[in-house]
Amino acid sequence: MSRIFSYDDTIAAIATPLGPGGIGIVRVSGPSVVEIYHRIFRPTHTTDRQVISHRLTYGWVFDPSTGEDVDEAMAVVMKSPASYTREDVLEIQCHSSPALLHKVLEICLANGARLAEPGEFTMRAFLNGRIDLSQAEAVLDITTARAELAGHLALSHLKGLFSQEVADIRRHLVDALASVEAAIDYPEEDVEILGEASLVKDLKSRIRPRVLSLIEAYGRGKVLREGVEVLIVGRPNVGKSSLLNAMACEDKAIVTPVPGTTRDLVEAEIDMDGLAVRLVDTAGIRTDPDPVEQIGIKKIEERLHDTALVLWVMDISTPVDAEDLSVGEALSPLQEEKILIVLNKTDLIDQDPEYLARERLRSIGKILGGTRQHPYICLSAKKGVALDRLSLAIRQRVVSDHTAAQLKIAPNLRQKRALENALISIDRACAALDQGVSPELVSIDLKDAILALEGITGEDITEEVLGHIFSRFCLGK
Ligand SMILES: Nc1nc2c(ncn2[C@@H]2O[C@H](COP(=O)(O)OP(=O)(O)OP(=O)(O)O)[C@@H](O)[C@H]2O)c(=O)[nH]1
Ligand SMILES: [Mg+2]
Repeated sequence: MSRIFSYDDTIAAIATPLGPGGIGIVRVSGPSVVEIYHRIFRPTHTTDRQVISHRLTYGWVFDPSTGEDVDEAMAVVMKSPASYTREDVLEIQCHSSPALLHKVLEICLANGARLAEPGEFTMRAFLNGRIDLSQAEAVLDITTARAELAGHLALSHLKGLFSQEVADIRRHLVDALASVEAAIDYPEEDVEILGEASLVKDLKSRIRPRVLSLIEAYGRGKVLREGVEVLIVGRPNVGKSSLLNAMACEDKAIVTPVPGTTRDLVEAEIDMDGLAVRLVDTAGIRTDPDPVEQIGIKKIEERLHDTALVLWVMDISTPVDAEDLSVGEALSPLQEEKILIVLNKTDLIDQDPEYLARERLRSIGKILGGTRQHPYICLSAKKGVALDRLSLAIRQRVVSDHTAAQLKIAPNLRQKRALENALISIDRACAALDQGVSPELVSIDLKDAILALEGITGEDITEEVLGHIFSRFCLGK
């Protein structure tokens, strides 16, 4: 870690994002908080001169070097340890103009505080034992959450549900270690490692699956944290760009009646009922593409691999044609579950859309391979009909297998790596026990597994990892 944090000084930063808004907060934490409060804040009511912890006080921030009032504000002192960092904390709620907030911050810096490093408030909360490391990381995830579901995931980490599960697994490993150590300490007793067979069974059938299921939850958590990519494909002119625009509520892509309007990828980030979705509009796929269109198709093929879902758009008002079929061909490397069919332009038909939809699906049935009905949505991008059904279908496809419990305990990448290391050590310990290797070696493996888990909650975390984690924070957090 290149930065050295020292914990006996007082830090300050602007804690709210700079930009238009109602109020902005300058946060100060450390031993000089009360002194700084008296120096720079003048309560309007003289009865408020005395600091009462957790009481919001109305008054003025002023610059003691000039005596000049800077902003009308509310200030609150939270005395240690009942504060975010467990130190004395001062929060000044001012008007939110960036110039003003910087001025208030400057005054704090001129009167006994130094500028906080990114993440330093949360680092202090961690170092003072108020939160564990996975909770500290959750603070970061909440502040950067791209959509509501990601926020939920981070919140449950903050509440410590993930840490509790890890701590519980660790406790089981410590129990296992204790029985192995007993066999080392009292070899003459000939204690077979506390029922060696039952120990292996315990490791294999009770501890290992729990570690594994946490690792597997990573992928699902990642979906929520980072969002998913959904590709819109189809032959020219079926309304792909119109769909993108309608879903994004914004004219992102050019729409014209001329087939072949879109030549390149156009993206829009959408919050779909709490799920962050990156919708990608693509160039129409034709049977005999020109060189520019060929490049467009190549780009689609490159994206197919990583995309969570493909919306195959067709025009319900016209029969399936050769170009539709060439789209199907381009999608053939994809798993069937990754394709959702969208039958657009329902406003142009008089017949029952369900009847026509089945007709169209029959024509492409062979391409999708399956005998059962492929899922589809009928809608009108132009008229904005049934777009909510599409959002719901996308969301169900992408987050369908999330049970509430799994969601609460999805690790982040660092935590997943630590869990994988723990799993390797657990497997080694099991193998060693199976082979009747000396208990000393089993004990080393179990200790490695325990250490790996402790790295998650921060009980044995190296300074380097800490610096890396906290430097991802923004200032003021
Ligand atoms: N009536 C009707 N027209 C639509 C609908 N969606 C799109 N259109 C029209 O269809 C034409 C093509 O729409 P686009 O959104 O540009 O289609 P595209 O699939 O992106 O076409 P390319 O970029 O050329 O591949 C435009 O004239 C749209 O106004 C719809 O739901 N109903
Ligand atoms: Mg287009």
